[in-house]
Amino acid sequence: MSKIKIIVPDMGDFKDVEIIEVLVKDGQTIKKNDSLITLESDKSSVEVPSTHSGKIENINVSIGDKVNKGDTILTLDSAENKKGAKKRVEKVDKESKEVEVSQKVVLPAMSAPEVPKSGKSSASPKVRKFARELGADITVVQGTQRSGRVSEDDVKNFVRSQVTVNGGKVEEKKYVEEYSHEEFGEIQIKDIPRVKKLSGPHLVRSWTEIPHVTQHEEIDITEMEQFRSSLYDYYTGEKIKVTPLAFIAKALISALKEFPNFNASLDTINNKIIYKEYFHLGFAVDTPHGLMVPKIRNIDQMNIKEIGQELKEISKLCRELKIDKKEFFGGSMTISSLGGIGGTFFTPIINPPEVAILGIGKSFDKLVKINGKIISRKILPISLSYDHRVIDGAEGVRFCVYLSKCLGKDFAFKLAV
Ligand code: CAO
Repeated sequence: MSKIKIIVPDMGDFKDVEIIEVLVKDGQTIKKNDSLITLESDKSSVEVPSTHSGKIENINVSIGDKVNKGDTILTLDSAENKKGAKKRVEKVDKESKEVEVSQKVVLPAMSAPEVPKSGKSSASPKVRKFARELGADITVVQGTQRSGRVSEDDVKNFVRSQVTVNGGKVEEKKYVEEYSHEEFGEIQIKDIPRVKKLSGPHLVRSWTEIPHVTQHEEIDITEMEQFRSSLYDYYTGEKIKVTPLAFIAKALISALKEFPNFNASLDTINNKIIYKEYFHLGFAVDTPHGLMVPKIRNIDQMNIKEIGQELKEISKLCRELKIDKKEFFGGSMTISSLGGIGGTFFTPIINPPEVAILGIGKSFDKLVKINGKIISRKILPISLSYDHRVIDGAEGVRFCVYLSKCLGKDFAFKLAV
């Protein structure tokens, strides 16, 4: 066994370079080319590899130290004999000089030994901090800069690629929290409900792959609401209770007929847009098991009362877990209504392969000025999210304006037919 000192190699013109990472520990057995420390200058950072293998006897440096060529990084207990080692040191020194000469031409920032392909990345402290904040492990980020150095863009691309579609299945990378939750107090651990487990990757896929735009709009539904509350059974004289959602669904079908881009799906493999000639609306249903989105098929052929009844039936089937799986597929567009609960505007997430979703909030009274008079009107808040690859902003707004008209005073009666 012999003691070998591993020293800081030639770094060209750079002096007093800061150590930002010590990548090994006392007593650790290392191999030749394993990274020992990371040095950081103003413009670049680089990892210094070991020139020998052996067991670390003593580390001479720590984070924050400023080092120069020839400073001892650590001492190794090595099985390699000193003579051979010395020769190799000389050879390595020569090699690093050669690298220095060849890199000086291309590297204006810092000439440095080759970065070992050890899976460790070189990156500036700023980029490392950025990666930490995003929960990304910098050591697995592929650097596209010189010598594999990781840039901020590399980190962003890495985070985006965390969710990759693989044969239709979305794989989510798991992150380990820096501190466990129980370190901060009492906790309970429960299984994720089955429906949430199934819908989670679908939501992540939609949110990360579809460029969402959400258009908010206030729709004056005063006349529609008056009409809705005036409905009664012709024979029994009893009041008919129909959910506002049935009117909204009817208006949405009318809008889908006017704007076929909303009743479409993207075929990204063949670069085509598929236009559907059927009208099957999906409805987000809140169940004790989680959110489900069953479809009402051929809803364009139903009247308001039938839509209301069908909505009750499918939401009951969902809550009792009696609905067929196929009923969650093959939709035109989805309505996510929180109106029965509360809230105004929100950002509904598109349900792929659909390209748009309509979010509904709770209607409220608002004082508005019409023809110089301040009057109270019933306002319905809507939030339309659409896939910007298929639908332009102008079309998104036109769609909302059209919906407003469908639910407004001139059209409400027509919808009831
Ligand atoms: N503004 C004001 N009141 C509204 C309204 C609106 N936009 N929409 C419904 N209401 C009223 C209804 O008229 C009804 O009032 P009455 O009892 O006085 O007649 C009451 O709210 C209850 O409505 P509801 O929610 O039970 O029924 P619905 O037909 O409006 O909705 C369904 C059916 C299945 C969509 C609903 O039960 C549901 O599950 N909603 C939640 C959907 C959800 O979670 N979406 C979020 C998806 S993203 O996580």
